[in-house]
Amino acid sequence: MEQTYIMIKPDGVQRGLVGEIISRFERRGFKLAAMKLVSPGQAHLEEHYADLKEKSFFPGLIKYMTSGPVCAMVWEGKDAVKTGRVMLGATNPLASSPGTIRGDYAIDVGRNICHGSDSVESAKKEIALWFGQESVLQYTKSVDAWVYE
Ligand code: DAT
Ligand code: MG
Repeated sequence: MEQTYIMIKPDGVQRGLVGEIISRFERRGFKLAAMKLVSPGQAHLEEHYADLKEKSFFPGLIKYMTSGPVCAMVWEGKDAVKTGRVMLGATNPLASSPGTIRGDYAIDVGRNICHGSDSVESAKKEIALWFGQESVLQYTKSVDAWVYE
């Protein structure tokens, strides 16, 4: 099954939205494969966002992302990467539909509360970066037969 890297950003943690965001993935039927609360350093975030390093907003993005703990997670399920992005909504929350995480809880692009991998390839890279050798668990959920046909 496909895995995606989902991260609740410092504003999402500070605003008490950890449970809300986890609930949405749980209720949808996805399986939590790994989770931790961490305060990543600047170099770690610069690697995570390496493809954006030429952007004018990059320094502000890194400052924001290092401003407090983040909740790093791996969620697993059918089409988890694409579906995770749909559940997040557009990068700019003002363009996100109501019913999406950003569309329900955020306004500014620089405070959009949650990250989700944009492709299967970047999900693999991000899971390796954030969880490395730590265990991303494999286990069976008894409800799976009620989630998948
Ligand atoms: P996403 O997080 O939807 O994958 P991205 O990878 O293009 O979007 O950008 C990463 C983060 O950088 C994004 O969540 C918020 C910030 N960002 C993107 N575009 C921005 C902009 N034009 N101004 C300020 N911050 C921006
Ligand atoms: Mg991105």
